[in-house]
Amino acid sequence: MKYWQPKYETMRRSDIEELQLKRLKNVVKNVYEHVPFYRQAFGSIKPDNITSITDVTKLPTTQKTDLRDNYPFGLFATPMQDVVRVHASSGTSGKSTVVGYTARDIETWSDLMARNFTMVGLGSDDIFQNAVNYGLFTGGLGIHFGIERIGATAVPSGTGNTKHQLEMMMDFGVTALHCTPSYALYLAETAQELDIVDRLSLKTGCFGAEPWSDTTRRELEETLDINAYDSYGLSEMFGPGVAFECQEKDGLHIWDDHFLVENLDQDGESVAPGERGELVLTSLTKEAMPLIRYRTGDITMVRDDECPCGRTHTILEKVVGRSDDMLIVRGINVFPSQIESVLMAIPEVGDQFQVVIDRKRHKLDEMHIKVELTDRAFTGELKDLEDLRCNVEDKLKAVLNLRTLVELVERGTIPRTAGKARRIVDLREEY
Ligand code: DLL
Repeated sequence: MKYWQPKYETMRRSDIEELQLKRLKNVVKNVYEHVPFYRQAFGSIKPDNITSITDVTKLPTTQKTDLRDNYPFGLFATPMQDVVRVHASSGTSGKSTVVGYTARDIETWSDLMARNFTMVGLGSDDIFQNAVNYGLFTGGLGIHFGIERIGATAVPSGTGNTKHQLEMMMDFGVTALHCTPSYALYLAETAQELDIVDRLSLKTGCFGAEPWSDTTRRELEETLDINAYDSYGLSEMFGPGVAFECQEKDGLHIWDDHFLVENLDQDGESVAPGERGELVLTSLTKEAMPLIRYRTGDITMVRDDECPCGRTHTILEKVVGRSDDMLIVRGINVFPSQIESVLMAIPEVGDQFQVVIDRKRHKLDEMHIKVELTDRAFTGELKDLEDLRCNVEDKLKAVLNLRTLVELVERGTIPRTAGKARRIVDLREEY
């Protein structure tokens, strides 16, 4: 039985743009009429002023603080009777941000997830384990509904108890896995330790919710013998499902029929294709909480080349990090994902690291990086590994343009997490 058929993925660009304009007009009218925050923010601009998709730039941008200021439901465009679910993201400071969904939003979101999963070859024959937190985090139920939409068998394992997760994978013949890439590395490491990799039937991994490099992809693909795909999304735009890699694994397709994409520099000006900027999205189909020109904080590049897969939607480069995760150390910009890709390419070091930045000595920023060794490297005393340590420092210097202090530690020293990894400890405010 066929459960779900992809559509709209190979639309002509002109048809996509026509659809985008129709939907943009609807969404602008909807928020203008139903969300006092937007009516006020639009100032003198009226919905009728939107006559082309580039007119979106006439509208003001919105950001996370607008959600916090209107906590919890102030940006909802539908009455609560029509809201069938809420999710929330915790955030590191202040109130969490709450998002809402109508029944139709849940349908749209599930269809988006199904589009992504079928794109990477998944279907009703798959047994699909979702090893993320089922709760307010959108990665639980969002992915789950997509799994059911394609008729695959969902294994809603949630997080925790890594050995039990692997046992389920073996016993149930799990063929597809969704979790964060950092947790996938931990699962892979544990599977190797238990010597059970050969007993897994995994073929496909969908990983997201945090940045990860192509080197991590190779590591996961080799260790688990799978194809690994990047999944990008954010609660404010449904959750997971906003953009996903196809089988070419060269950039993510962001679904233009649901999201109007802009990539802006710090001054709010559009950057050219192929240049790094902040991704700004307008939701075109959300009912309960549409967002206009939402500044995601995510740094990426938008490409205008054609994908050999034939899909016509915009291609995004992997998100390298959030503008607020970017570290400025001695005036140099550093993304944790740059550190990750250097480390993952050195065979003797493992996949876990932690960066501590402080200002203790000389009042200058210092970046200490704790790096775990693989068993392969750890055959003697740690002090015998001085050459390796210097080599890691040199490789980091070449990419970051910054001297770091590397400390090699035994495997298992750095705490693992089933959710988003906490790689950075910034102690500078304390001095
Ligand atoms: O992380 C939604 C999600 C769940 C995406 C499961 C993929 C898989 P939030 O908790 O609201 O939602 O966090 C959204 O996480 O703005 C990015 O900074 C980051 N992020 C999400 N996916 C990726 C990715 C979910 N593939 C925030 N690469 C976003 C890099 C990502 N960063």
